[in-house]
Amino acid sequence: MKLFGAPLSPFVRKARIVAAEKKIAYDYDPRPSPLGWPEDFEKINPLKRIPALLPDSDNPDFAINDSSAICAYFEKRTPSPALYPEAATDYGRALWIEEVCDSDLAGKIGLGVFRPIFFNIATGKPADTKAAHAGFEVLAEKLLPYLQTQLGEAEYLAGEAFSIADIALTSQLMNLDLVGFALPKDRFGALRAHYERCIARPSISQFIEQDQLMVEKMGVVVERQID
Ligand SMILES: N[C@@H](CCC(=O)N[C@@H](CS)C(=O)NCC(=O)O)C(=O)O
Repeated sequence: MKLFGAPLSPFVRKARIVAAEKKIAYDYDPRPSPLGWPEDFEKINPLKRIPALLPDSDNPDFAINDSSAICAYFEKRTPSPALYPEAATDYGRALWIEEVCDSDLAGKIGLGVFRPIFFNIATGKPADTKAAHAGFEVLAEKLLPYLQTQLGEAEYLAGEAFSIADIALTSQLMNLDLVGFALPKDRFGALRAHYERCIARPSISQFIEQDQLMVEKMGVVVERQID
């Protein structure tokens, strides 16, 4: 099995966290990235997006090219520990939260906050912190309050146990963190506590360390914007 995609992509990270929870081994090719695509990558994913997974490394004709599809495939392949709730309502809710995080949240963090800082620095330009703060305020206006309401006083987003919903949210928030934006405790205390609970899991904390090392290695120095 071979997984493709740059480690700082929240979608790649989501698939890697699910694999780590389930102790699924895979070969990893971190090269494909929106900052540069290997020549032959389009043969694997005609949509030119990451992550991409070849369930059989020797068969490039069968690829699964979407994080949600990859995570659902992992769940069927290795059912334990279950990362999708059993009860229908919790299951539906987990898929919905995953979708909100993969679509609206990913777009608003990726384009609005992460790219103005990270892509700018990585491509030799100064960080656009003004744009990133404006992007953060867009998030803070409706989407983060919505997610916080969905969490309520619960420990996890969908049912009693840690699930794909928690992984989808955490993978995205890790990119906010990487560019210096923590969720402010006064406005998003419950969501921040949920984030801290999730990143304490070994399946996730290993990526926090690897991501930070990678950012340092790239020479990207990020100043804390919100703590
Ligand atoms: N729905 C897809 C989204 C994947 C996606 O958009 N990945 C980004 C990287 S974070 C990408 O490949 N973007 C291509 C580009 O910007 O050219 C999934 O869940 O895998």
